[in-house]
Amino acid sequence: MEAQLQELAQAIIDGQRKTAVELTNKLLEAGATPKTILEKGLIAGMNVVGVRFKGGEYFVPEVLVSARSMKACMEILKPLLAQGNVESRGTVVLGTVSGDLHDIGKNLVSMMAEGAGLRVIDLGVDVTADKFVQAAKEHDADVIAMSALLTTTMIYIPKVIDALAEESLRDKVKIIVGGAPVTQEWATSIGADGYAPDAASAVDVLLDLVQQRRASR
Ligand code: B12
Repeated sequence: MEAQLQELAQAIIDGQRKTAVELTNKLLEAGATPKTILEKGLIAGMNVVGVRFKGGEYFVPEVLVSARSMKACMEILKPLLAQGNVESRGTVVLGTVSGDLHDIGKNLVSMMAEGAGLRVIDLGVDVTADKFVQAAKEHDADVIAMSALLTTTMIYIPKVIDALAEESLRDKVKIIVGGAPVTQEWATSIGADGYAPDAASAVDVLLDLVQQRRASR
């Protein structure tokens, strides 16, 4: 079974969706738990993809095919994981902010975060402050993640932070921001808790923020 789990991780790394799905089904038939398949197959594979992306060895298209292969396997595992009550590593409410329709980068962050075992509530694009606030409450979010690709829409991010403060949620939830025009400096200046320049680093920061949030509760 160990060998098949490694094969599954490799299929994710290589972005071979069909093989990955077949292996997931075979592993389930052989009695592997959904949790083991998730951790030792899918997450293990996506970890390698993340390292290669950060190292400049993989580019967006490679990451996308790997992430899509992972998603196809997750569709099989999701209902089983829900039955087994496997705890997610944290909850992230994610969206591209109001006025902005760019979602390729956000979707990458979403897929990589799911690949790392986080529960992602993806609100899509053109997301208003109200929607972020409502989703944070409804899902007891650990982190709110906001994407902006336009200089004209990144300035909406502080408005969401203000709206969270008005609802007395600012101390209860961590905030991470990203997107091409966003920088670490700017993120710090608006009082965000985290920033990442790409989807793979975003996962590291997200996991760190979840831990910080849970430690402070
Ligand atoms: C594709 C694209 C579009 C597509 C979007 C399709 C889609 N479904 O997303 C379409 C054609 C719809 C589009 C429209 C427009 N676009 Co456009 N678009 C782009 C383009 C070419 C690529 C963006 C992209 O997907 N990059 C690839 C992804 C993987 O990278 P990324 O988004 O940066 O994401 C990475 C990181 O930033 C980070 N990240 C992203 N989000 C988050 C979130 C968090 C929390 C974290 C931690 C990290 C993170 O991780 C990601 C993965 O590593 C860029 C140019 C460019 N090179 O960036 C212009 C660009 C962003 N667009 C631009 C413009 C001006 C527009 C329009 C206004 C054009 C127009 N006149 O109509 C409209 C606006 C529409 C709107 N209201 O949003 C400008 C923005 C200029 C500016 N400084 O504001 C750019 C820079 C092009 C340019 N050079 O002029 N666009």
